[in-house]
Amino acid sequence: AATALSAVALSAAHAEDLTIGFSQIGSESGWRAAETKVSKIEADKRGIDLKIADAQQKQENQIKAIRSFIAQGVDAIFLAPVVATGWDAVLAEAKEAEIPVVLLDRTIDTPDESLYLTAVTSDTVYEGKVAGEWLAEKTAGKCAIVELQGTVGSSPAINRKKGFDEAIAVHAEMKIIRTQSGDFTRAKGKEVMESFLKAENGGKNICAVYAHNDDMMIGAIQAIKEAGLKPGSDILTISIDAVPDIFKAMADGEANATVELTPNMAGPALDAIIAYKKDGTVPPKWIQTESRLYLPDTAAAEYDARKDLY
Ligand code: GZL
Repeated sequence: AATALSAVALSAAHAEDLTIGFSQIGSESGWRAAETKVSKIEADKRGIDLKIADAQQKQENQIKAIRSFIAQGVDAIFLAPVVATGWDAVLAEAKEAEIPVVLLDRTIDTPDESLYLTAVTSDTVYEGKVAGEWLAEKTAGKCAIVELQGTVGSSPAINRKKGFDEAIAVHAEMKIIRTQSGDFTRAKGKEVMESFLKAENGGKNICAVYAHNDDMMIGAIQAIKEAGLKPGSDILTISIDAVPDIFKAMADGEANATVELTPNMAGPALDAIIAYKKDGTVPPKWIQTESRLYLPDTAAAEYDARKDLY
């Protein structure tokens, strides 16, 4: 019993000692802000000192933050990579310093997978597929779609487009007639949607909007209403993140569907790092979080369930 007790005490003490540097992208969306909030909660639960650096969506600021964490000699680094490329050099410096790196909610393109211990993300290709399949069913395979893409070069934008394109490819009369990045923000999403509406006969040619996140969709909904059309009926909406405001829009009949993305990527990441540091347990390369479709029938309840977290 004594040995077991000391092991438990050791592991608890060990978690207490851990300091982790988190290079966070910014606060570009409601989901991102919630992910940051949840990261702090999850770290506090485990007695871990989590130092969060906000990069204002700039890769150079993330690289600077990683170098600073290496200089501080943190026990591990969390990275939510704003784009998928350009990380090999700085992650090689972390590897050289023997500091394990965990990717949160986005992935990187690299020939050297040893540059990170594990990635905690949803399946963003699947999210795009779910969105495309829902729209195909809703419109019986006939729809002129405008697409608001996420941040150019980010893994969720690349993957959510890939999954959606594959899902609609089997329907000859489902076409993306306009596509542009709204950088995952409400403001840009509204601005791009305004240009789509102007270019498409005031929106009369548009059957649906597919937005890679709910925040861009919230902006698009405002633009559609200002153009005198009804979002959710004149123009259908499908987006991803499952943030409270999209559930509010669904409950008000102004949005049709969203695909869940949990903001709790840090919990599984912290558990993986504790196990790795404590007993050398090597986690799988990908720790996948669940994604599922939500429709208006449960919107009011889902809004209540989430509102305090955002
Ligand atoms: C996806 C995540 C995206 C969210 C956006 O995993 O990286 O970043 O969908 C956020 O809301 O900007």
